Amino acid sequence: MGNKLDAIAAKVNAGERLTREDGLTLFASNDLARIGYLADLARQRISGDYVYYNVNLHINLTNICIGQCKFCAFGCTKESPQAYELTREAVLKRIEAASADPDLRNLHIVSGMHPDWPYEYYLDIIKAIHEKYPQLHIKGFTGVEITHFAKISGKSLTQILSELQAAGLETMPGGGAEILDDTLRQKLCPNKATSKEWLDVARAAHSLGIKTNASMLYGHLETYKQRIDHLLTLRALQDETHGLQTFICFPFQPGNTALEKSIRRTSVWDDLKTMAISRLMLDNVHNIKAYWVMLTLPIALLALGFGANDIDGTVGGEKIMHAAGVSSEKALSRNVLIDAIRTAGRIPAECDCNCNIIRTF
Ligand code: V47
Repeated sequence: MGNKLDAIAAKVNAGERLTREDGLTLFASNDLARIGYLADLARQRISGDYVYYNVNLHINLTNICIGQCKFCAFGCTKESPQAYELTREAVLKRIEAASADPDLRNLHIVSGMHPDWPYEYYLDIIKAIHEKYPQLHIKGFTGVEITHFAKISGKSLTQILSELQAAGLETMPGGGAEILDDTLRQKLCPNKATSKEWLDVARAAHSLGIKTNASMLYGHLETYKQRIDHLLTLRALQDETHGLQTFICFPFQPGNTALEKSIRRTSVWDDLKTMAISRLMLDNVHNIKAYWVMLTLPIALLALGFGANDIDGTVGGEKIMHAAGVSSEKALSRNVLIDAIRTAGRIPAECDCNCNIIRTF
Protein backbone atom coordinates (compact mmCIF):
# COMPACT_ATOMS: atom_id res chain seq x y z
CA MET A 1 0.00 0.00 0.00
CA GLY A 2 2.82 2.40 0.97
CA ASN A 3 4.51 1.91 -2.42
CA LYS A 4 1.28 2.37 -4.27
CA LEU A 5 0.58 5.62 -2.39
CA ASP A 6 4.12 6.79 -3.16
CA ALA A 7 3.45 6.21 -6.86
CA ILE A 8 0.18 8.15 -6.64
CA ALA A 9 1.92 10.99 -4.78
CA ALA A 10 4.54 11.15 -7.54
CA LYS A 11 1.79 11.41 -10.16
CA VAL A 12 -0.02 14.16 -8.25
CA ASN A 13 3.24 16.07 -7.84
CA ALA A 14 3.87 15.78 -11.57
CA GLY A 15 0.28 16.82 -12.41
CA GLU A 16 -0.43 13.46 -14.06
CA ARG A 17 -3.92 12.03 -14.35
CA LEU A 18 -4.86 9.29 -11.87
CA THR A 19 -6.26 5.97 -13.06
CA ARG A 20 -9.18 3.88 -11.86
CA GLU A 21 -6.71 1.64 -10.04
CA ASP A 22 -5.25 4.71 -8.29
CA GLY A 23 -8.72 5.77 -7.18
CA LEU A 24 -9.41 2.33 -5.73
CA THR A 25 -6.04 2.37 -3.95
CA LEU A 26 -6.91 5.70 -2.37
CA PHE A 27 -10.26 4.39 -1.10
CA ALA A 28 -8.53 1.29 0.30
CA SER A 29 -5.97 3.40 2.18
CA ASN A 30 -6.47 4.64 5.72
CA ASP A 31 -3.82 7.30 5.35
CA LEU A 32 -6.35 10.11 5.43
CA ALA A 33 -3.78 12.77 6.22
CA ARG A 34 -1.70 11.89 3.18
CA ILE A 35 -4.73 11.68 0.87
CA GLY A 36 -5.85 15.08 2.18
CA TYR A 37 -2.39 16.53 1.64
CA LEU A 38 -2.37 15.35 -1.98
CA ALA A 39 -5.86 16.70 -2.62
CA ASP A 40 -4.80 20.01 -1.11
CA LEU A 41 -1.87 20.17 -3.52
CA ALA A 42 -4.23 19.52 -6.43
CA ARG A 43 -6.67 22.14 -5.12
CA GLN A 44 -3.90 24.70 -4.79
CA ARG A 45 -2.75 24.04 -8.36
CA ILE A 46 -6.23 24.07 -9.91
CA SER A 47 -7.90 26.93 -8.07
CA GLY A 48 -5.48 28.65 -5.70
CA ASP A 49 -6.64 30.01 -2.37
CA TYR A 50 -10.04 31.39 -3.30
CA VAL A 51 -13.05 29.78 -1.67
CA TYR A 52 -16.17 30.35 -3.71
CA TYR A 53 -19.46 31.18 -2.04
CA ASN A 54 -22.62 32.93 -3.14
CA VAL A 55 -25.61 34.68 -1.64
CA ASN A 56 -28.48 32.48 -2.68
CA LEU A 57 -32.06 31.43 -2.09
CA HIS A 58 -33.40 27.90 -2.59
CA ILE A 59 -36.88 27.51 -4.00
CA ASN A 60 -38.55 24.10 -4.29
CA LEU A 61 -41.73 24.62 -6.30
CA THR A 62 -43.36 21.45 -5.01
CA ASN A 63 -42.47 18.36 -2.99
CA ILE A 64 -45.07 16.24 -4.76
CA CYS A 65 -43.04 13.81 -6.81
CA ILE A 66 -43.57 10.69 -8.87
CA GLY A 67 -39.95 9.71 -8.19
CA GLN A 68 -40.38 8.16 -4.74
CA CYS A 69 -36.61 7.65 -4.52
CA LYS A 70 -35.58 5.54 -1.56
CA PHE A 71 -32.96 8.05 -0.42
CA CYS A 72 -35.25 11.06 -0.44
CA ALA A 73 -37.12 12.46 2.55
CA PHE A 74 -38.43 15.49 0.69
CA GLY A 75 -40.58 14.04 -2.10
CA CYS A 76 -44.10 12.82 -1.24
CA THR A 77 -47.40 11.91 -2.82
CA LYS A 78 -50.30 14.29 -3.41
CA GLU A 79 -52.14 12.75 -0.47
CA SER A 80 -49.36 13.33 2.05
CA PRO A 81 -50.12 15.91 4.78
CA GLN A 82 -46.73 17.51 3.98
CA ALA A 83 -47.55 18.00 0.28
CA TYR A 84 -47.33 21.56 -1.02
CA GLU A 85 -47.46 23.38 -4.34
CA LEU A 86 -46.20 26.93 -4.88
CA THR A 87 -48.08 29.20 -7.22
CA ARG A 88 -46.24 31.69 -9.39
CA GLU A 89 -47.43 34.48 -7.07
CA ALA A 90 -46.14 32.65 -4.00
CA VAL A 91 -42.73 32.18 -5.65
CA LEU A 92 -42.51 35.87 -6.56
CA LYS A 93 -43.52 36.84 -3.03
CA ARG A 94 -40.80 34.65 -1.57
CA ILE A 95 -38.20 36.24 -3.83
CA GLU A 96 -39.48 39.70 -2.96
CA ALA A 97 -39.01 38.96 0.75
CA ALA A 98 -35.51 37.59 0.20
CA SER A 99 -34.62 40.59 -1.98
CA ALA A 100 -34.61 42.71 1.17
CA ASP A 101 -30.99 41.52 1.21
CA PRO A 102 -29.39 43.66 -1.51
CA ASP A 103 -26.63 41.08 -1.95
CA LEU A 104 -29.02 38.30 -3.02
CA ARG A 105 -27.74 37.19 -6.41
CA ASN A 106 -28.61 33.56 -7.10
CA LEU A 107 -31.75 31.46 -7.13
CA HIS A 108 -31.48 27.69 -6.88
CA ILE A 109 -34.65 25.97 -8.10
CA VAL A 110 -35.07 22.20 -7.71
CA SER A 111 -38.49 20.57 -7.41
CA GLY A 112 -40.48 17.35 -7.39
CA MET A 113 -41.68 15.76 -10.64
CA HIS A 114 -45.31 16.66 -10.15
CA PRO A 115 -47.77 14.09 -11.57
CA ASP A 116 -50.13 16.75 -13.04
CA TRP A 117 -48.16 19.92 -13.72
CA PRO A 118 -47.37 20.42 -17.37
CA TYR A 119 -43.86 21.43 -18.39
CA GLU A 120 -45.22 24.90 -19.29
CA TYR A 121 -45.96 25.55 -15.62
CA TYR A 122 -42.27 25.31 -14.74
CA LEU A 123 -41.32 27.34 -17.84
CA ASP A 124 -43.82 30.07 -16.95
CA ILE A 125 -42.39 30.45 -13.47
CA ILE A 126 -38.87 30.90 -14.82
CA LYS A 127 -40.19 33.52 -17.25
CA ALA A 128 -42.06 35.37 -14.51
CA ILE A 129 -39.06 35.38 -12.17
CA HIS A 130 -36.68 36.56 -14.86
CA GLU A 131 -39.03 39.33 -16.01
CA LYS A 132 -39.45 40.69 -12.48
CA TYR A 133 -35.88 40.05 -11.23
CA PRO A 134 -33.57 40.14 -14.27
CA GLN A 135 -30.58 40.84 -12.00
CA LEU A 136 -30.93 37.44 -10.26
CA HIS A 137 -29.07 34.46 -11.68
CA ILE A 138 -31.36 31.43 -12.08
CA LYS A 139 -29.76 28.03 -11.56
CA GLY A 140 -32.56 25.57 -12.00
CA PHE A 141 -33.72 22.02 -12.74
CA THR A 142 -31.58 18.91 -12.43
CA GLY A 143 -31.03 16.52 -15.32
CA VAL A 144 -33.78 14.38 -13.83
CA GLU A 145 -36.34 17.18 -14.03
CA ILE A 146 -35.34 18.06 -17.60
CA THR A 147 -35.74 14.39 -18.62
CA HIS A 148 -39.20 14.47 -17.02
CA PHE A 149 -40.14 17.66 -18.91
CA ALA A 150 -39.09 16.05 -22.20
CA LYS A 151 -41.20 12.97 -21.44
CA ILE A 152 -44.36 14.85 -20.48
CA SER A 153 -44.15 17.44 -23.26
CA GLY A 154 -42.95 15.24 -26.12
CA LYS A 155 -40.28 17.88 -26.89
CA SER A 156 -36.58 17.18 -27.36
CA LEU A 157 -34.05 17.95 -24.65
CA THR A 158 -32.55 20.67 -26.80
CA GLN A 159 -35.92 22.30 -27.34
CA ILE A 160 -36.78 22.23 -23.62
CA LEU A 161 -33.40 23.60 -22.63
CA SER A 162 -33.47 26.32 -25.31
CA GLU A 163 -36.92 27.45 -24.15
CA LEU A 164 -35.83 27.53 -20.52
CA GLN A 165 -32.66 29.37 -21.48
CA ALA A 166 -34.67 31.95 -23.45
CA ALA A 167 -36.97 32.34 -20.43
CA GLY A 168 -34.03 33.17 -18.14
CA LEU A 169 -32.43 29.92 -16.96
CA GLU A 170 -28.66 30.40 -16.82
CA THR A 171 -27.16 27.31 -15.24
CA MET A 172 -28.23 23.96 -13.83
CA PRO A 173 -27.64 22.34 -10.43
CA GLY A 174 -25.84 19.03 -10.05
CA GLY A 175 -28.53 16.88 -8.45
CA GLY A 176 -30.04 13.74 -9.88
CA ALA A 177 -26.72 12.18 -10.86
CA GLU A 178 -26.70 10.12 -7.64
CA ILE A 179 -24.44 7.26 -8.80
CA LEU A 180 -24.46 6.82 -12.57
CA ASP A 181 -24.92 3.05 -12.46
CA ASP A 182 -28.25 1.66 -13.64
CA THR A 183 -28.22 -1.46 -11.48
CA LEU A 184 -27.97 0.78 -8.45
CA ARG A 185 -30.49 3.29 -9.82
CA GLN A 186 -33.00 0.46 -10.30
CA LYS A 187 -32.76 -0.22 -6.57
CA LEU A 188 -32.70 3.38 -5.38
CA CYS A 189 -34.62 5.46 -7.86
CA PRO A 190 -36.25 3.35 -10.59
CA ASN A 191 -38.80 6.03 -11.55
CA LYS A 192 -36.45 8.64 -12.82
CA ALA A 193 -33.77 9.37 -15.42
CA THR A 194 -31.31 6.58 -16.19
CA SER A 195 -27.57 7.25 -16.25
CA LYS A 196 -27.64 7.78 -20.00
CA GLU A 197 -30.62 10.12 -19.77
CA TRP A 198 -28.87 12.24 -17.09
CA LEU A 199 -25.70 12.40 -19.18
CA ASP A 200 -27.69 13.25 -22.33
CA VAL A 201 -29.21 16.26 -20.57
CA ALA A 202 -25.76 17.44 -19.46
CA ARG A 203 -24.44 17.10 -23.03
CA ALA A 204 -27.45 18.94 -24.50
CA ALA A 205 -27.16 21.73 -21.92
CA HIS A 206 -23.42 22.14 -22.45
CA SER A 207 -23.84 22.32 -26.19
CA LEU A 208 -26.24 25.27 -25.67
CA GLY A 209 -23.75 26.99 -23.39
CA ILE A 210 -25.66 26.17 -20.20
CA LYS A 211 -23.04 25.20 -17.63
CA THR A 212 -24.06 22.59 -15.10
CA ASN A 213 -22.91 21.13 -11.81
CA ALA A 214 -22.62 17.43 -11.07
CA SER A 215 -22.94 15.54 -7.83
CA MET A 216 -22.41 12.15 -6.24
CA LEU A 217 -24.79 10.75 -3.64
CA TYR A 218 -22.76 8.25 -1.63
CA GLY A 219 -22.96 6.27 1.58
CA HIS A 220 -26.01 4.12 0.70
CA LEU A 221 -25.83 0.88 -1.29
CA GLU A 222 -22.88 1.68 -3.51
CA THR A 223 -19.35 0.23 -3.46
CA TYR A 224 -16.08 2.18 -3.68
CA LYS A 225 -15.72 0.82 -7.19
CA GLN A 226 -19.04 2.42 -8.12
CA ARG A 227 -17.95 5.73 -6.60
CA ILE A 228 -14.76 5.71 -8.66
CA ASP A 229 -16.60 4.70 -11.85
CA HIS A 230 -19.05 7.54 -11.24
CA LEU A 231 -16.17 10.03 -10.95
CA LEU A 232 -14.57 8.62 -14.10
CA THR A 233 -17.85 8.95 -16.02
CA LEU A 234 -18.02 12.61 -15.03
CA ARG A 235 -14.35 13.15 -15.89
CA ALA A 236 -14.94 11.70 -19.37
CA LEU A 237 -18.02 13.90 -19.82
CA GLN A 238 -15.96 16.95 -18.87
CA ASP A 239 -13.17 16.02 -21.29
CA GLU A 240 -15.82 15.93 -23.99
CA THR A 241 -17.91 19.05 -23.21
CA HIS A 242 -16.05 21.25 -20.68
CA GLY A 243 -19.46 22.25 -19.33
CA LEU A 244 -19.17 21.14 -15.70
CA GLN A 245 -18.44 23.90 -13.23
CA THR A 246 -18.74 22.40 -9.80
CA PHE A 247 -18.81 18.93 -8.32
CA ILE A 248 -20.64 18.28 -5.05
CA CYS A 249 -20.44 15.26 -2.75
CA PHE A 250 -23.76 14.48 -1.08
CA PRO A 251 -23.24 12.10 1.86
CA PHE A 252 -26.50 10.20 2.21
CA GLN A 253 -28.67 11.48 5.08
CA PRO A 254 -30.89 8.57 6.09
CA GLY A 255 -33.36 10.45 8.35
CA ASN A 256 -37.03 10.04 7.35
CA THR A 257 -36.15 8.01 4.25
CA ALA A 258 -37.06 4.44 3.25
CA LEU A 259 -33.45 3.44 4.10
CA GLU A 260 -33.44 5.01 7.56
CA LYS A 261 -33.55 1.72 9.45
CA SER A 262 -30.89 -0.11 7.44
CA ILE A 263 -28.21 2.52 6.72
CA ARG A 264 -26.22 4.77 9.03
CA ARG A 265 -24.89 8.20 8.13
CA THR A 266 -21.34 8.12 6.69
CA SER A 267 -18.44 8.95 9.01
CA VAL A 268 -16.64 12.28 8.87
CA TRP A 269 -13.53 10.32 7.78
CA ASP A 270 -15.40 8.88 4.81
CA ASP A 271 -16.71 12.35 3.93
CA LEU A 272 -13.23 13.89 3.99
CA LYS A 273 -11.67 10.99 2.10
CA THR A 274 -14.40 11.07 -0.56
CA MET A 275 -13.98 14.84 -0.94
CA ALA A 276 -10.21 14.45 -1.35
CA ILE A 277 -10.47 11.57 -3.83
CA SER A 278 -13.04 13.51 -5.85
CA ARG A 279 -10.60 16.44 -6.09
CA LEU A 280 -7.82 14.10 -7.16
CA MET A 281 -9.83 12.16 -9.76
CA LEU A 282 -11.74 15.14 -11.22
CA ASP A 283 -8.63 16.95 -12.40
CA ASN A 284 -10.66 18.81 -15.05
CA VAL A 285 -13.41 20.28 -12.84
CA HIS A 286 -12.60 23.66 -11.30
CA ASN A 287 -14.77 23.68 -8.19
CA ILE A 288 -15.24 20.97 -5.58
CA LYS A 289 -18.00 21.94 -3.20
CA ALA A 290 -18.13 21.24 0.52
CA TYR A 291 -21.87 21.67 1.03
CA TRP A 292 -22.05 22.93 4.62
CA VAL A 293 -25.76 22.12 4.80
CA MET A 294 -24.91 18.41 4.80
CA LEU A 295 -21.49 18.49 6.42
CA THR A 296 -22.14 21.23 9.00
CA LEU A 297 -19.98 24.36 8.82
CA PRO A 298 -17.05 23.07 10.95
CA ILE A 299 -16.64 19.93 8.79
CA ALA A 300 -17.07 21.95 5.59
CA LEU A 301 -14.21 24.17 6.77
CA LEU A 302 -12.11 21.10 7.49
CA ALA A 303 -12.94 19.85 3.98
CA LEU A 304 -11.25 22.99 2.60
CA GLY A 305 -8.02 21.25 3.60
CA PHE A 306 -9.14 18.08 1.77
CA GLY A 307 -9.54 19.42 -1.74
CA ALA A 308 -12.64 21.60 -1.54
CA ASN A 309 -12.59 25.21 -2.82
CA ASP A 310 -16.30 26.03 -2.73
CA ILE A 311 -18.69 26.22 0.21
CA ASP A 312 -21.97 26.87 -1.68
CA GLY A 313 -23.58 29.91 -0.10
CA THR A 314 -25.98 31.38 2.38
CA VAL A 315 -28.58 28.81 1.21
CA GLY A 316 -31.77 30.48 2.41
CA GLY A 317 -34.85 28.26 2.28
CA GLU A 318 -33.15 24.84 1.98
CA LYS A 319 -35.68 22.02 2.38
CA ILE A 320 -34.40 18.79 0.81
CA MET A 321 -31.60 18.02 3.24
CA HIS A 322 -33.44 19.41 6.25
CA ALA A 323 -36.31 17.01 5.49
CA ALA A 324 -33.74 14.24 6.00
CA GLY A 325 -32.83 15.62 9.41
CA VAL A 326 -29.50 17.38 8.90
CA SER A 327 -28.42 19.24 12.01
CA SER A 328 -26.96 22.31 10.29
CA GLU A 329 -28.45 25.79 10.43
CA LYS A 330 -31.38 26.73 8.20
CA ALA A 331 -29.23 29.39 6.52
CA LEU A 332 -25.99 31.28 7.17
CA SER A 333 -25.34 34.97 6.74
CA ARG A 334 -22.78 36.19 4.25
CA ASN A 335 -20.65 37.59 7.08
CA VAL A 336 -20.56 34.25 8.88
CA LEU A 337 -19.34 32.59 5.68
CA ILE A 338 -16.72 35.27 5.05
CA ASP A 339 -15.40 35.01 8.62
CA ALA A 340 -15.39 31.21 8.48
CA ILE A 341 -13.44 31.10 5.21
CA ARG A 342 -10.95 33.61 6.57
CA THR A 343 -10.54 31.56 9.73
CA ALA A 344 -9.64 28.63 7.49
CA GLY A 345 -6.83 30.78 6.06
CA ARG A 346 -8.40 31.16 2.62
CA ILE A 347 -9.73 34.07 0.57
CA PRO A 348 -13.54 34.44 0.47
CA ALA A 349 -14.63 34.93 -3.16
CA GLU A 350 -18.24 35.88 -3.72
CA CYS A 351 -19.43 34.54 -7.06
CA ASP A 352 -22.45 34.08 -9.28
CA CYS A 353 -23.60 30.62 -10.29
CA ASN A 354 -21.31 30.74 -13.32
CA CYS A 355 -18.36 30.83 -10.90
CA ASN A 356 -17.52 34.39 -11.90
CA ILE A 357 -15.89 36.08 -8.93
CA ILE A 358 -17.70 39.30 -8.07
CA ARG A 359 -15.60 40.39 -5.11
CA THR A 360 -13.04 39.04 -2.74
CA PHE A 361 -12.31 39.85 0.88
O1 V47 B 1 -30.58 14.73 -6.54
C1 V47 B 1 -31.80 14.05 -1.84
C2 V47 B 1 -29.72 14.77 -3.08
C3 V47 B 1 -30.21 16.30 -4.73
C4 V47 B 1 -30.90 13.24 -0.04
O2 V47 B 1 -25.70 22.11 -7.85
C5 V47 B 1 -29.88 13.75 -0.86
O3 V47 B 1 -24.96 23.49 -6.37
C6 V47 B 1 -28.33 13.13 0.70
O4 V47 B 1 -29.49 19.18 -6.72
N1 V47 B 1 -29.26 12.60 1.52
C7 V47 B 1 -31.01 17.56 -5.04
N2 V47 B 1 -28.61 13.70 -0.48
C8 V47 B 1 -30.31 18.83 -4.55
C9 V47 B 1 -29.42 19.46 -5.55
C10 V47 B 1 -28.42 20.46 -5.10
C11 V47 B 1 -28.36 20.90 -3.79
C12 V47 B 1 -27.40 21.85 -3.43
C13 V47 B 1 -26.53 22.38 -4.36
C14 V47 B 1 -26.61 21.95 -5.68
C15 V47 B 1 -25.70 22.55 -6.71
C16 V47 B 1 -27.53 20.98 -6.06
O5 V47 B 1 -30.14 16.11 -3.36
C17 V47 B 1 -30.76 14.99 -5.20
C18 V47 B 1 -29.99 13.99 -4.35
O6 V47 B 1 -28.77 13.67 -4.94
N3 V47 B 1 -30.47 14.22 -1.95
N4 V47 B 1 -32.07 13.44 -0.67
C19 V47 B 1 -30.57 12.65 1.20
N5 V47 B 1 -31.47 12.11 2.01
